[in-house]
Amino acid sequence: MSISAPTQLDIQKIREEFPVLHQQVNGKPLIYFDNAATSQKPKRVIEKLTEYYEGYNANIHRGIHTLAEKATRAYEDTREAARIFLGADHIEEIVFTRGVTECINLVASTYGNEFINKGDEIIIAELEHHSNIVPWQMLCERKGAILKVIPVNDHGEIELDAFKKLLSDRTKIVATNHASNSLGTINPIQEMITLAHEKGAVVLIDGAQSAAHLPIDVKALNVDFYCVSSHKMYGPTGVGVLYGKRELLEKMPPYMGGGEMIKDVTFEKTTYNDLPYKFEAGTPNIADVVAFAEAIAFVNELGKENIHRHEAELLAYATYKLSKLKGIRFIGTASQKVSVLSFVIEGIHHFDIGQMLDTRGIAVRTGHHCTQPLMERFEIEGTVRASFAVYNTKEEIDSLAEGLTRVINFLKS
Ligand code: 7TS
Repeated sequence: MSISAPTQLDIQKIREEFPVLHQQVNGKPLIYFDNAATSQKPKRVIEKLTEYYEGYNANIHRGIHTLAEKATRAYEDTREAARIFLGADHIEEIVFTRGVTECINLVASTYGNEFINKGDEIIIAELEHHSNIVPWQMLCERKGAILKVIPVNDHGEIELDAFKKLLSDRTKIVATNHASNSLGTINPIQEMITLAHEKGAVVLIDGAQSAAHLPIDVKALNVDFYCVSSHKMYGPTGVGVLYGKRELLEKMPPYMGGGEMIKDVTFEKTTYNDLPYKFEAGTPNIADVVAFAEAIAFVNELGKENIHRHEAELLAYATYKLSKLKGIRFIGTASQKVSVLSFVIEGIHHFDIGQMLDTRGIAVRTGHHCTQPLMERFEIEGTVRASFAVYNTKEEIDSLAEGLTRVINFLKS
């Protein structure tokens, strides 16, 4: 996957590529631990945006002038980079969206409207982000279908036996995330895909939290739909990729109607464009798609294995350091995790912790992380979540541990 990946990452050198990291927040050096919400962007991504707007901004596909051709080529180059990144066979299988939320809504609206009927069942898991719950609920409401939910155990791991019991000939779609944004759990998606296929169901995987951290090979997985957000993998906001098997995308009706997604329009009848353009109505987010290629190259050049190894070290270190804090309870203790550490501290509200850490320049996320049913499962309102990226360091984790000690002492005194 990565051609020139080094075996040992130089984290200080990597940090230099991220301008936003080099600032003071509330008089302290910024420590950015909110990477599961969105990662920071390296200079090469930011520069690509400027280069595009200063050099060849033009609308794509329709123009024959030089700028339009250059912009079109750059946009389509990103599609090819995304295809390789995901391990897809065909360029037609790569659809640009605004993010994972739009990917899931697209599938729920088009595949769902076409193929889901009354009494059909859709299975998701208890640890889904709201964007992998609500579109399916909406579909079930429209169609009279039934939403079933796989429980998680006390570690926050999907109960595979319960999943097997939920599967039946009525199961038409299984949708879950590759990794949980609230807990970090890496789900056994390969097994789940195989089991779902045995029942004839299609599988959608929400890859929002995996794309920057875990290897992805849609062909080896034999997954039907896989969704990625650029902004969680060092790329710009407003870009997502929906991978879909060509034979499925071909059978699906379009999502939005408008320019670009058509072949021919008369008032009597419209014929639709070929894949993937059938799903890309209107002027897309050209600049951000163009710059997304730089984010893909950034991840490829570092190497996913190297990124994962560094982040796993950070996670182990943070888990160890924070386990010493009085009253701390980790939420999400799965054996396989991406670099997300969620916790509550007895007697202290998570918002207060987040606010006080911010005064020390430390950015963490607090709340339900758009996973309210999961919070209910653990009988909590929310957590404090520290999520790590490749540019984070053990020294920053020391500062987090020290900050938390002070917060606990202050708020409990
Ligand atoms: N699925 C998962 C697992 C996510 O973590 C997120 C965003 C989404 C879907 C939606 O992605 P989007 O790019 O369309 O917004 N998660 C978070 C988070 O944990 N904090 O802020 C956003």
